Amino acid sequence: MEVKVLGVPTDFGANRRGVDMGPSAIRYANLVSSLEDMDLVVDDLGDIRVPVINNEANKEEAKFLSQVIDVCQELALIVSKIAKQDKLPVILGGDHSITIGSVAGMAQVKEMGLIWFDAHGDFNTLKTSESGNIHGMPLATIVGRGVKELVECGGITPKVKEKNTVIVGVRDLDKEERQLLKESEVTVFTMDDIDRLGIYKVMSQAIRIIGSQTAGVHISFDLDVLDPLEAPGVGTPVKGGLTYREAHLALEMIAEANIVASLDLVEVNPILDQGNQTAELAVELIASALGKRIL
Ligand code: DIR
Ligand code: MN
Ligand code: MN
Ligand code: MN
Repeated sequence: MEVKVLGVPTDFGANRRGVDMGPSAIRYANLVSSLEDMDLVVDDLGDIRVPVINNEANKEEAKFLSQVIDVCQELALIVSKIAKQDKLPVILGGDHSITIGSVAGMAQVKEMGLIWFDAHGDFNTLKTSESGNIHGMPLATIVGRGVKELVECGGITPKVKEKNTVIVGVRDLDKEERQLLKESEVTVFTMDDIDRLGIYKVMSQAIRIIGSQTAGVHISFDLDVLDPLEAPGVGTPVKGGLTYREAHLALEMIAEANIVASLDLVEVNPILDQGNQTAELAVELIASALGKRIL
């Protein structure tokens, strides 16, 4: 399997500066050599170009809407080219708004399923959002809800069907976002479900639900799904998250099921990190998702 690494150094979907440095931090944690040690062929394409912002966000619309759309269009174009060559894109964020572009690119090539690891639902629309930050909206956008220009970004609408979408690890939803998510066809495994069933059963069900009815699955991994004790370098930490071992097992099971078509890791914020701990964890988790085994 040949892996194409692509960095997307953005932070305009988030309310904290610093996630734009995520791709550097993850590369500094030896991403490429770690994957090469697993006998994968790795090609790092570098970062995509991102506009510099020095003005305040527009108050009436989703914050930095036009910049997010520009970056996601560009990202979708590159990701679709990688997918057409049958290579596996590994996309490094950046804030979670970039996943709109990642998934748009994949959806141009095949019918996709989506597993969304996150402390948050990212299921806000502009109407339900309390922050106006687009990183709280990408999942809703991908399944076709919210601001028209964003929903149509990258050409395919919806990019993934709700019934082919699973959230894992959620524990912080805004009031109206919760209602929207409950009424949707998205399958949601909360932290409470993980406590009751265990991560093994939850992931078995998640993989069964989407693995069989799609041509490939995009894994979108927001590092804040982990407990802040494991992953302190994120913009919006929420306590009570996945343990180190739960996160690894979840991704090992995904690798074993052989369903991964594309992968992104987002919301690493080196400014808030302890050392480079969160980026180092991101590298380990990417390795697990791509098939690294102990024995
Ligand atoms: C919040 C936070 N629900 C919002 N979302 C975050 O701004 O819409 N997503 N942090 O990762
Ligand atoms: Mn997120
Ligand atoms: Mn999150
Ligand atoms: Mn393990």
